[in-house]
Amino acid sequence: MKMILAIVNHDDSGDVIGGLTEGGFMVTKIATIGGFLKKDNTTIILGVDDEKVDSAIEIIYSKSHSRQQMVPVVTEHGFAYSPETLLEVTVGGATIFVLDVERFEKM
Ligand code: 2BA
Repeated sequence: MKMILAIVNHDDSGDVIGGLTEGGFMVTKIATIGGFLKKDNTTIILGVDDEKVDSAIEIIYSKSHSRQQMVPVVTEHGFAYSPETLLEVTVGGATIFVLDVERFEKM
């Protein structure tokens, strides 16, 4: 068994979770915040059989979209907000970790 941790854009989380539950996966949603942009994102936890990992990842990617975001550059004087000092950052589709599950219990 594997545990998948998928960090997705907050705006895509409904579609991703809908796709996964339609595909027969059990999911848990956690409201999270990205350390760099300090914006809401969503972390989805799934416990899945090894042979279903690829199918879950396919659903997650198909429902996640990357976005461009402008962020102010930090200078020695603090944040600089003029247009010349805004940096374009590409966020997502999805950041996915697949971990081995040593033991799984459910009462
Ligand atoms: P954030 O940390 O808010 O990062 C948002 C986007 O900012 C990132 O998009 C990346 O394009 C950029 N970025 C992040 N850290 C940077 C840095 N030190 N220098 C320059 N640019 C940086 P994604 O890579 O698509 O990541 C989206 C979200 O996924 C992240 O939000 C974070 O919450 C999570 N994430 C990504 N990689 C991770 C990792 N290795 N470990 C834990 N969480 C991760």
